[in-house]
Amino acid sequence: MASISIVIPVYNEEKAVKNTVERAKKVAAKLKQHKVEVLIVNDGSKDKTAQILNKIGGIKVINRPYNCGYGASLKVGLREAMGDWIVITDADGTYPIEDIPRLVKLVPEYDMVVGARVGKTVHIPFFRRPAKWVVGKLANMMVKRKIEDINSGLRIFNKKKALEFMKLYPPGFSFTTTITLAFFTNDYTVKYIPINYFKRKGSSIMGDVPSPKAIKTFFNFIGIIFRIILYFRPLKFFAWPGSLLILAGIIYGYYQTVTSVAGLGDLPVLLLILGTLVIFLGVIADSIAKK
Ligand SMILES: Nc1nc2c(ncn2[C@@H]2O[C@H](COP(=O)(O)OP(=O)(O)OP(=O)(O)O)[C@@H](O)[C@H]2O)c(=O)[nH]1
Ligand SMILES: [Mg+2]
Repeated sequence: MASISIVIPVYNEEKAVKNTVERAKKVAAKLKQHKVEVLIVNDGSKDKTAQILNKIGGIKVINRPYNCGYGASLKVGLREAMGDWIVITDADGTYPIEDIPRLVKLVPEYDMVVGARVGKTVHIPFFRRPAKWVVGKLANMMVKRKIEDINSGLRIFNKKKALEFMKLYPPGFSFTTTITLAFFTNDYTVKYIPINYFKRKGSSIMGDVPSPKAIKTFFNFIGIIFRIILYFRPLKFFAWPGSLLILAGIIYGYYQTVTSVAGLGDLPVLLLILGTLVIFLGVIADSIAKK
């Protein structure tokens, strides 16, 4: 028997929150062989979310006095959760909450089980797909594993392991990207299972057209990928550009000595020195990371 906390961050979800919480409670009741709590983090919602939550029994609600963000709320949830295993999902009716037992079944065999939004019904706004593709490809390249859905909001993970990376989690939507990469780069086991993903209830802050918030989130994701790799696999981060600079220096140097009367010239030497420095930077970062 495991203890599980279903943590749901909520911000202005008056249209969907009641339904979400009722469904989560049903799922919790179904997981009879486990000890399960439903923990809602209401992050300073300005609509009727708080009043709605107030009327629902059998759940734990943390009301934050003002809005701090999705990741910040999940961090609060992680600290307050009683469970050894944390399930997270959204409050907007997009994730198939009834699939949670499918995730639960695969722990403790895996350290994290994630619902990959690749099922038959997947509603991902059109403009987000290229961004998702770029982020996905970059992340796969960096961790050398196929990450089926880097920022899925439906997952279960081991709390103790997730707490190790507490300082890395950003306050906003990049929380899920960060925890995915942190688990992969630290060789914790991750399993993906296919799930559906539905159109949200209530209006979206991201919008169905590229909003400034959506664009900011995209660049945040890219930044996070580089940061996590720099943090956990620094040699990989520096070795590639360093080697390329050295290679360019050698090739260009050879070309110059063979073809130019002036001989080697400055640029190839500069490239060689720069490449060596970049690699050394990686070696130093690597030894710091291993401490
Ligand atoms: N605690 C907290 N939760 C938030 C915040 N912003 C969004 N959420 C919740 O986090 C979940 C995911 O947020 P969404 O707004 O649905 O983000 P998204 O799924 O990327 O985009 P859309 O569904 O298209 O709006 C939902 O349950 C939201 O209520 C926030 O600032 N704080
Ligand atoms: Mg959503």
